[in-house]
Amino acid sequence: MAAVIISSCSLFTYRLPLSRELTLKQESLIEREGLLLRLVDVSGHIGWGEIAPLPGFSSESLTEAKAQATTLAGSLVRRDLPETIFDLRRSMGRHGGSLLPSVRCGFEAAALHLAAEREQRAISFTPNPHDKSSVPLNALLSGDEADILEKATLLVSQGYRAVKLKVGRQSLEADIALTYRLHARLNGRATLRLDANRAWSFDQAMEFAKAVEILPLEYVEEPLMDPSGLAELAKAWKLPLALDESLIDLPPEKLYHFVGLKALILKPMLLGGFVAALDWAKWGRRRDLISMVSSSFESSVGLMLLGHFAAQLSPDIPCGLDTSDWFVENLLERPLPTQSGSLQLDRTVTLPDGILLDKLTEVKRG
Ligand code: OSB
Ligand code: MG
Repeated sequence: MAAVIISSCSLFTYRLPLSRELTLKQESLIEREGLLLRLVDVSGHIGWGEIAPLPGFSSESLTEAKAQATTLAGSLVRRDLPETIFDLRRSMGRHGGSLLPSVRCGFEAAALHLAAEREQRAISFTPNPHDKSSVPLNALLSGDEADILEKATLLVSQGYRAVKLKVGRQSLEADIALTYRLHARLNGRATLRLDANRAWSFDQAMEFAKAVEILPLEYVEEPLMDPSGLAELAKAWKLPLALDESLIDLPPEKLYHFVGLKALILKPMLLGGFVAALDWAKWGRRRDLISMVSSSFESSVGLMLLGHFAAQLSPDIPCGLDTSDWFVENLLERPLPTQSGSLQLDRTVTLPDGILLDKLTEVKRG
């Protein structure tokens, strides 16, 4: 295969209204802003990637990402590009040189997508991708208690196999009561995952755990305000633990495996791309951990890329990509459909020509 020579590299901003306020740590969003990166090679093949730092979670701001992506875009023209995940690892180094996590994520996707377009095949994120055309979703529940229970009933009847409930935003008593009610409502038809987003002290986490330990929870994400207590908590309580925020800024070799750790939540936008997420998955596989691919509230373009990544990395694990209904407008003519609780990938052998360009504003350089 001849080298991929880039003839143009463009950046676009998007700003998409959300259907309801999205509360993230200290931030509250009513719209999602981000960037799309478009690479075009000398034969006219196109590759797209998304760069969308998430306020409250990403270490970098959109302004910082945009500045770096603009410089990067300028340096890629007439350059030879990596074509596989191996090439990406080799050419950019394990930790992405000096690229910001979101910028690396968008660049990796665009390079891999371009290579796929050149060869007229589906984008490939892993060395030996599974040939799955759908991937199960973990339903993300939100709203008040009545909404949550009602939605849970509906989702289970639609075929969702896993649901996720956010805890730590109300009193422990209220969370405990809701967890019991939701468990009863699911009635064994879907697994229950919880996410505390670092809301609790050690004692609060222990109190919560004692109250719900008889329930078959699949795992609890990020219980502790102070993550340095996670290993001790995992030993002391009887719940399976999942790490999400704690993987950001931490290379796999810095995390030791501890008793009670069950799952890794992988968000390429926050971890610094797909190579970094794969490193975590590999680390987890050797320790029998679940790797769950999860979104950072990307647009439908980023979500489509993540859908393929999830289907190739862990096709049978319900993934955290049930975030599209937060958007009232989006960037694809035909976003990925959901059927029976699974994201359907079959219509998207290539990322369509169907990107709604009128929703994008080109970033002018210079
Ligand atoms: O709390 O896991 C989170 C998205 C962005 C930032 C943080 C989180 C999330 C999600 C994504 O919950 C959906 C999911 O994992 O089910
Ligand atoms: Mg989480």
